[in-house]
Amino acid sequence: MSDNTIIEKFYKILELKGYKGKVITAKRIPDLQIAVKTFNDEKLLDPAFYKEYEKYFEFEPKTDFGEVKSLFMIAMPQPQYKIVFTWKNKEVPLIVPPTYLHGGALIKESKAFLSDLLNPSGYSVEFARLPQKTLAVRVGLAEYGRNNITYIQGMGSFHRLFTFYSDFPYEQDNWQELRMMDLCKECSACVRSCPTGAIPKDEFLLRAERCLTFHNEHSVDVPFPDWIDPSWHNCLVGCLHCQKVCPANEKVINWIEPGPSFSEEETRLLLKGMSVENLPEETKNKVEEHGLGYYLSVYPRNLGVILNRKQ
Ligand code: B12
Ligand code: SF4
Ligand code: SF4
Repeated sequence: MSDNTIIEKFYKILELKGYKGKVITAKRIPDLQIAVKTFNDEKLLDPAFYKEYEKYFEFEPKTDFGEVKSLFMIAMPQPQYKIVFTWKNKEVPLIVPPTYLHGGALIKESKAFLSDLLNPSGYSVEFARLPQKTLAVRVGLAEYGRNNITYIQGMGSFHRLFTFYSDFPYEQDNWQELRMMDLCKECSACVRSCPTGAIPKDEFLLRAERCLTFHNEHSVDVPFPDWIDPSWHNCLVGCLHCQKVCPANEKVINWIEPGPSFSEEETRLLLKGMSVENLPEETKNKVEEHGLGYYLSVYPRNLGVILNRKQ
């Protein structure tokens, strides 16, 4: 298959799946590194936050296939999930925002169709750890919202971004200015809805260390700081305040898929922080089927604070 046919087929597959994406030259990876590093050098990122996340990125990846020549980026629509817990004989529904569940399965699915496309011509892919939002905006796939989240036509902010390194040769470069949605120029709904003041009024860069998500993704041994009011919590993990009020999400905001329901006994076990292997078979199956295992460690604290609030 010629290289052009591979590209055409890539876009065709994305269209059939309802995804969007871009092929990008790997020569832009250093620009991504500079983007994150510059903010740190200029002391615009909280040091504790930067220390935790800088290790996440791989700007000089060691891959099995050798030199990285291109990047395959994929954006897929993602729903919210509703999970029902039972507490004091009452059902307590809680939302898990888009992009938290089924990540592993979706990476596998994307890697499989990219491998089917590329392997016969001798090319490979590997999952990339790059700053996805910056990349998506730089290649014109997405625009930033004032809330620092990316938006894609037809998907709003309810999408998941994945990138794969590849040895597929690709030179084209359609690098664009960082762009915020036009809609944001006359709007500040997200700034007003954010309970923690994480979205600045006069600058763009999120105060990540103020974001509820930063705090509720930590495991149970890290307590919430005192300045976080329990009434601010609105999801099992993450936070939806700034996406809920956004007019660019009007068409997706009610997209909620059903998740599992847990009995009072099961809720109690999850609150205790029991690991997946130690859960009763039925509960374990529910947790695994719905991809909840990855965030099991945050339930005792996050769920605890919400359920105690409801007492
Ligand atoms: C670290 C991280 C966090 C941190 C810090 C967030 C942040 N803003 O960096 C915390 C824990 C707080 C977090 C929270 C959330 N995250 Co997060 N997070 C990441 C992670 C791992 C890295 C992000 C990153 O690169 N940060 C570094 C900063 C410097 O990058 P940046 O935010 O893009 O900053 C650029 C802009 O500020 C721009 N810029 C600077 N000045 C200006 C001025 C203008 C005018 C413009 C237009 C741009 C601009 O330059 C910067 C550098 O390029 C990615 C996964 C990944 N591999 O990318 C997921 C990711 C970004 N997160 C994601 C999600 C879903 C969330 C949450 C919505 C989760 C939730 N609550 O439900 C919240 C959103 C909070 C928010 N309002 O931004 C998704 C984003 C999907 C989307 N539609 O945007 C990602 C891609 C994960 C995924 N695979 O789906 N996250
Ligand atoms: S709420 Fe308004 S300002 Fe915030 S991201 Fe959405 S459109 Fe932009
Ligand atoms: S996710 Fe929540 S805490 Fe973080 S910026 Fe948005 S509204 Fe604020």
